[in-house]
Amino acid sequence: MSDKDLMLLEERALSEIGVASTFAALDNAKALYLGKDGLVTVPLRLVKNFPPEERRSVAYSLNVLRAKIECAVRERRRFLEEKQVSKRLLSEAIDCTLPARGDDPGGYHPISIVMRRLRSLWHSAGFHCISGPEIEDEWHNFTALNTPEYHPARSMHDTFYLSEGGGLLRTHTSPLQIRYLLKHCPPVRVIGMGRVYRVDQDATHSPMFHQIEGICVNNDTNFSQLKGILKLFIHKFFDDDFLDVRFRPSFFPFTEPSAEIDIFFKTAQMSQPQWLELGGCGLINPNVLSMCNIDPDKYRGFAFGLGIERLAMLFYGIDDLRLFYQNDLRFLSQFNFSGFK
Ligand code: FA5
Repeated sequence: MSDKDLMLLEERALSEIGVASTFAALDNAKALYLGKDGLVTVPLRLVKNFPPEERRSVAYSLNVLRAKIECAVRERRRFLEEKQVSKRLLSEAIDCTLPARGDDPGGYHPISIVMRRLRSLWHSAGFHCISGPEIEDEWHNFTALNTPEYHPARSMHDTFYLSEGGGLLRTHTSPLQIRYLLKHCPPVRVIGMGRVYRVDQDATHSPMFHQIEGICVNNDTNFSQLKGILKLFIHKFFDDDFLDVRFRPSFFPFTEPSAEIDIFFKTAQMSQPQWLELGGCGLINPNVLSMCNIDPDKYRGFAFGLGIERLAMLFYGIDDLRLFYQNDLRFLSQFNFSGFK
C-alpha cells in the first residue's frame, strides 16, 4: 500500500466521519474503516505478508491512520451529543416573558352550588346540617331502617358491597336518621347531605349521586308539618310561590305513611309541564324510633330524602345528568355567574 493510497484513505475516512449527522451514520463510517473487515483493519491484518523492509513503515502508517480515525470518531460523537443536548434544552425552554395562561379563578361545581343553597335554605328554617359515612354497614343502611334481611325493598337498593369487612356504599342518606337519633334526644331538626351509590345508569340516573335527608322528631310532629315545610322549601328553592306540589302515596319501610314528592314543572325541553318526582318522605316508622331507643308513644317524627341532581337539573334546565360528571369546562363554567352565592 503506497503513501498516496494511505493519504487518499485518510482523506476519505476523515471527511465521511466529519459529515456524519447522526449517531447511526457515525457508527457506520467507523465500521467501514475500523470494523472487522474495515478498510484499515484488513491491510493491518495483511501487513505480516509484506516484504520485511516495508512491513515496519506500512504498519506504522496504518496504526497512525487508525489512531486518527478513532480520534475523529470520538470528536464527532462529542459534537453530536452536544447538539442533541442543546436541541433538547431549546425545545424544553420556558419563556418567562409569555403572558400567563389566564386569570380564571375557578368556581364551584353546579352540584356544590345547589348544596350550598340547600344548606342555607334549610338553615333559615331552623335545620342544622349533619353528615355521616359513605361506607355504611347493612344494619344502618337497611336493618335499623325497618328493612330486614330478605325484605323485598333491599333488592331495589342493589348496591356496591365491599369485599372485606361486610361494608357497603350507602344507597341513600336515610342511615343518617339512625346515626343521629341513636346519639341525640328529641327535639331533633337536622338535614344531612352527601353522596350515595346505586347500580343505576342512564340520562336521569347515575351510579353515584347526592341526596339531602331531612329529619324532624318531636312530641307533636305530624304529616301536615311535613307537607307545609316541604312545600315552602320547594317554593323558595325554585323561587316560585305558585309551583304545584303533590304528595303521592307511596311505600318506604322506614316511614308510615309514606309519599313521593312531585312538582308540576316545565323545563325548556318540554312542551307541557309534567309531574316530576323529587324524592320521598313520610312519618318515621315507630319501629325505627324504637331501634334508636326513642319511645314511639311519646315522640313522632318526619323524614324526607330528595335527589340533589334532580333538583339541580330542574333548576338549571339540564336534561342529562351525566353532564355533571364529565368535567367539561364549557359546561361547568356556565354556572358560576348564576346568582347563587
Ligand atoms: C330514597 O332514597 C329514600 N331514602 C327517601 C326517603 C327518605 C323516603 C326519608 C322517606 C323518608 P328514592 O329511592 O325514591 O328514596 O330516592 C330519592 C330520590 O333520589 C329520587 O326521587 C331521585 O330524585 C333520586 N335518585 C334516585 N336514584 C337516583 C340515581 N340513580 N341518580 C340520581 N338520582 C337518583
